[in-house]
Amino acid sequence: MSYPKEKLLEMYRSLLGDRILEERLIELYAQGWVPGHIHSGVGEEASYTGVLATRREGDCYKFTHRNVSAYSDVGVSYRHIFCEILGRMGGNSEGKGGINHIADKDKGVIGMAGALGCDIAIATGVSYALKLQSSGNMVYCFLGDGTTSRGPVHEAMNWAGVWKLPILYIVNNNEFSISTHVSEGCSIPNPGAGRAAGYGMPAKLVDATDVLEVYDAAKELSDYVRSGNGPAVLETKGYRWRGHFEGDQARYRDAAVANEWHKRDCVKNLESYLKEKDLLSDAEIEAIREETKAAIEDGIAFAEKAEQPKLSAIYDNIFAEPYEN
Ligand SMILES: Cc1ncc(C[n+]2csc(CCOP(=O)(O)OP(=O)(O)O)c2C)c(N)n1
Ligand SMILES: [Mg+2]
Repeated sequence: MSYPKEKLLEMYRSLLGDRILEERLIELYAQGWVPGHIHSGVGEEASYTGVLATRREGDCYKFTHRNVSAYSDVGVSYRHIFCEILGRMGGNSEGKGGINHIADKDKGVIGMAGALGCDIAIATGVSYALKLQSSGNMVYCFLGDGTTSRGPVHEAMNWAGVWKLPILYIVNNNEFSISTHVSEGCSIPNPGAGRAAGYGMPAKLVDATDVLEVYDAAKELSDYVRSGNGPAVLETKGYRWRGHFEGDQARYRDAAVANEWHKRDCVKNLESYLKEKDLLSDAEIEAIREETKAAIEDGIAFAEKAEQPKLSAIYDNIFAEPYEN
């Protein structure tokens, strides 16, 4: 496929921005700034950047505990992201939700559930609403390889198939569900693409380290979904670079295999492609890097200065007010 230069540079900016954000999060966590856990998505950025490059105004997104940097790809500001992550006022739940619960309705980000898989039903419900509104928009619903084996995922995908809903399920297969290898949790090698036929959905399986391969497949499938044909599945096959959460030394896996995967770096892959084609110079890479770092540091500095939630607000916004006629 041939790509307009602007599209390639847009993808590069997102990819590099997400990498810098993922790396900075690891540092912040090590310094004790982040309450709770972080599940680093470093190394897996192409599996959502390539997909999100096909999005349109008005689309909706369900992300996961792993692809946190994707929020910035769909326009959630770094200030918002860091206020929520660092537990400050200024985040969507005023710091009470934390890293796993970033949401932004205006940007189409519908949030995620801590109980994995339950939110696939919610995202599928959102796609039903989009269909009823005849909006021409769709939902991008991300989930991990392990999550695909949960009951609610099966039920939601079944109904999405029956009702031909406008939703693309993106299964980020990074080979592990905490310490369980994908081969121990699923009887077929590809838990996303391999199961799609059972729901009447077309599917593609792509190399998650090649952002252009991810983009091509996502483009074809999202065009299919947008045209009213119903849902589809994209499985991105990559590898989790770090432990399940920071602090997990991942002794259950072969370090040599992990090292091999680390060499397949999605950011470097796109950089080499763009340099070969004379579309990007070292000086331009440096300029994009500095600009992105400054925006991220602004978000962190803003959050560090923001107030913490007051103890008296601890029960606020937990229950909806009773509906009155
Ligand atoms: C219903 C439920 N069971 C277990 C957990 C604990 N848990 C959190 S992340 C995770 C692993 C998920 O694996 P996968 O879907 O492959 O995503 P990955 O972490 O690899 O990105 C588990 C089991 C949970 N949050 N919810
Ligand atoms: Mg996984």
